[in-house]
Amino acid sequence: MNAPDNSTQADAKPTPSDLQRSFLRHLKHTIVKDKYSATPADLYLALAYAVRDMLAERWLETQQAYYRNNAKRVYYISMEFLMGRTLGNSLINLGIMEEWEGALKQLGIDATDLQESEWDAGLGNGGLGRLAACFLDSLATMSLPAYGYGIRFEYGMFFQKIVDGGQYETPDNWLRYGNPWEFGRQEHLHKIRYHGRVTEYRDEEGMQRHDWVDTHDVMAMAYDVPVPGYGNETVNTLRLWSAKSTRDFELSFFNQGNYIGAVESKMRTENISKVLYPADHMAEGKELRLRQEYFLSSATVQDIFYRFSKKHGDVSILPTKVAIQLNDTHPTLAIPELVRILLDEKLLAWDDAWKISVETFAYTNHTVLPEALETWPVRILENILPRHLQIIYQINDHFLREVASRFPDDMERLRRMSIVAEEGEKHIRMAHLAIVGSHSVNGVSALHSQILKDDLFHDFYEMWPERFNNKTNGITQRRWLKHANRWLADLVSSRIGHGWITDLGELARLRELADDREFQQQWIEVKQANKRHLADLILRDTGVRVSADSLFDCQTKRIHEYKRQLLNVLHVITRYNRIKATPGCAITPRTVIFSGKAAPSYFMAKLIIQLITAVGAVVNNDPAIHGLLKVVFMPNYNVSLAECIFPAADLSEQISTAGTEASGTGNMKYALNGALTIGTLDGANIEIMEEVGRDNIFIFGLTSKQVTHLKRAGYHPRDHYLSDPELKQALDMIAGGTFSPDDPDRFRPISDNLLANDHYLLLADYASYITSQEQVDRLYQEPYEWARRSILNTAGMGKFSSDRTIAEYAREIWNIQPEIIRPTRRFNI
Ligand code: B1H
Ligand code: IMP
Repeated sequence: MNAPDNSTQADAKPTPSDLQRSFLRHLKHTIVKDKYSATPADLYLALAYAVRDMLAERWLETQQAYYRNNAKRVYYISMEFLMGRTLGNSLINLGIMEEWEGALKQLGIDATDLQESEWDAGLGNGGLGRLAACFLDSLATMSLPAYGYGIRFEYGMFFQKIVDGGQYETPDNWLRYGNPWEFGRQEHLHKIRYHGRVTEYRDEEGMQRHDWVDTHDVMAMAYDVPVPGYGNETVNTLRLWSAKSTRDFELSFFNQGNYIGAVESKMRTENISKVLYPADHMAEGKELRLRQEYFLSSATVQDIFYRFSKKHGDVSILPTKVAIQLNDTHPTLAIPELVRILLDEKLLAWDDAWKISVETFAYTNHTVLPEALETWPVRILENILPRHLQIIYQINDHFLREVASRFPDDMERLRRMSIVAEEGEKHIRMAHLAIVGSHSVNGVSALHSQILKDDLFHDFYEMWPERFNNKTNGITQRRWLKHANRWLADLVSSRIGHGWITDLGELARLRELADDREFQQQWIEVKQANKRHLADLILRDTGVRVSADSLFDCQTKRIHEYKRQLLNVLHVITRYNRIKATPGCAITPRTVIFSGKAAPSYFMAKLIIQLITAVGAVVNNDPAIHGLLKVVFMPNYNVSLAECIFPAADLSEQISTAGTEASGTGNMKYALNGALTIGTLDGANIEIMEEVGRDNIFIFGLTSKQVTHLKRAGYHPRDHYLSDPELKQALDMIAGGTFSPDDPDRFRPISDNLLANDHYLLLADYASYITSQEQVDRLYQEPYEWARRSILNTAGMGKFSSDRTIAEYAREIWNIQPEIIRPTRRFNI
């Protein structure tokens, strides 16, 4: 098959009429609509197909080059990929945004409007899933031979509505209107086995061998999504697995004559990839979740073997050709799955199989919260994955022997480190399995990685100090500045050029301009324009009218007690009381913006949403406030809404209890867009402070060491309540029904909990938070000084590009090299 020789046009940009022709052809031939019948969604699809065409040749060429050059690949396995919208990102990475806008404009179509028709791909809960998406963008942009592997959930993160002030969930049926960015690969099927039993036999050499038989099987079918790099020819693959029942399964059940029963069983099998678990930071322990984790792990490991085996026969070189990164413990079953294949199918000896496995895997931890650390009851594993349980026991056996020889006569240490928790019902500790089975264990910020070594995994650190390392998170500036904040991106480029798009360190050159009054003025005008745009959205989505002249104070992230949205609410109530107490006071006008989802089963998080909207209802409608304070909760926080909020923020709230937020990445997105941070010395906030300078960030509260000491010494929240009249007033209002006159006790669980327990030390940090907020107010009175510091924040964000993070992973963990894809002759479009 020969492609026509268009080589003279290889680098020529398509003309407007080329683009229009392609667009109209798809509208007519793919969508089968005309100008009379096309809906905005049809026009979006026609453009998406036309843009997709532009990716096809690069995609094929990239994949061929990886084979041709026998590149070492990295596989990023993640339960979550929070991709958001694809069209705008593809236009940017292909470098043809302006061309398409111009071509469509001539047809009377606004390209920005079309992009709004795209539904977010919300296959993730929050930071962990979005990090995986940023990493894919950086991997492709840096020409690295990489694949993302995940699950094609039919229902992504639920859609949040606010009804009577509280969260109401509806299903996210994101595939309903088709997904132009995915390619189903009927031929890429792997059998995933569950249940059954293990039989033993001796091979020719007398070695004991195992067979796993009488299993219940499900098929994993691949759907491929292209991942284009920015400004290069690379197009990598995100492969998502979807569950299909096996044909054997269908035949055997249908032949029993129970038609309805057979269809029901088929549906039950296909349920595996039906829905994303929405409880971020909460290991649910549901059997279906375990099935999902094994489904992802097994399909991916089989696929890795299939690709490796196309070129190689000798599995002992696997670690020189394959690196596998586990995004948290969710895909940890990939370790015993790889070992199982090496032992039972490739017939290796234990020591060889184990060595290959450890050299191949690396594990990233994303949280130290105990409720998020996964453990699985042995009873469940024994039923669902009997062979894997045997292997895990064998891993533990070898491991504990090693511990005992390193630390003789230390039973307590063996108990602490064991992969099997023996207290109460026996459980498998997935983090221990991941550490023992990997050559690298990393945290996601300097502080978090230190806590892993000092506390959570201290025993393991003593055993294998060389395994532990840090990879501070990052974000892709292509999506989070160039795409989300076009006006600011253009202003920046007009002064320092475009280099920052692939080398974020270039932003440091803005420091010279921080004192330039004209530049400050332009900077302020961009922020104002973004704020006006957000104000329109706020009016549309909440019905509340806010002023773009007020300080936009934003806290947008999952609702969780450790993130302390309640501390923010305590400040809001205090501020309200101060304004009421001093009529005509000159306090800085503020709009406090909240957004984020609560896990559907998380009672306290849902009550916090109710409190926020209830405080908003009181404050926003109190004429004595004269509009000096507004509180809004924007429903359904997702990637696309985030792209509207970050550019419009003046103040970024990053106020988790020190030692609880592993890194945070929203903090980086706000600062990149020129917001000043008010935050604790937690996660990546510490490194943000180091980069932007202590004077350009509002730091308050206890340090993580002080938190540990305070907890150890005994913490008494009520002392703070009794000694601080403003805090007492705020808590009394929550407890007494000021914000719930129809049901005065509604918010009692919140105040009771803070007074009795206050696990996350809100009351301990309250006074220092309020003082810090007063400093914010004072600085905002000086617009140019605020602008100067805002510029210095953007200028200091170079370190937080995910390009930097990925370069570190590639060099220090994966040992992979870029594979530059040359431009080839092109069909054009
Ligand atoms: C993070 C999670 C998480 N850490 C369990 N852990 C989940 C845990 O569905 N589950 O069971 C889902 C998600 N998510 C976040 O990862 C951290 O809290 C952030 O601080 C960090 O920035 C982000 C990326 O590293
Ligand atoms: P996969 O990585 O095996 O899923 O294949 C993805 C794409 O890589 C295929 O569609 C081909 O374009 C290309 N490809 C697969 N096998 C080979 C090979 O042996 N040589 C060159 N290219 C290949």
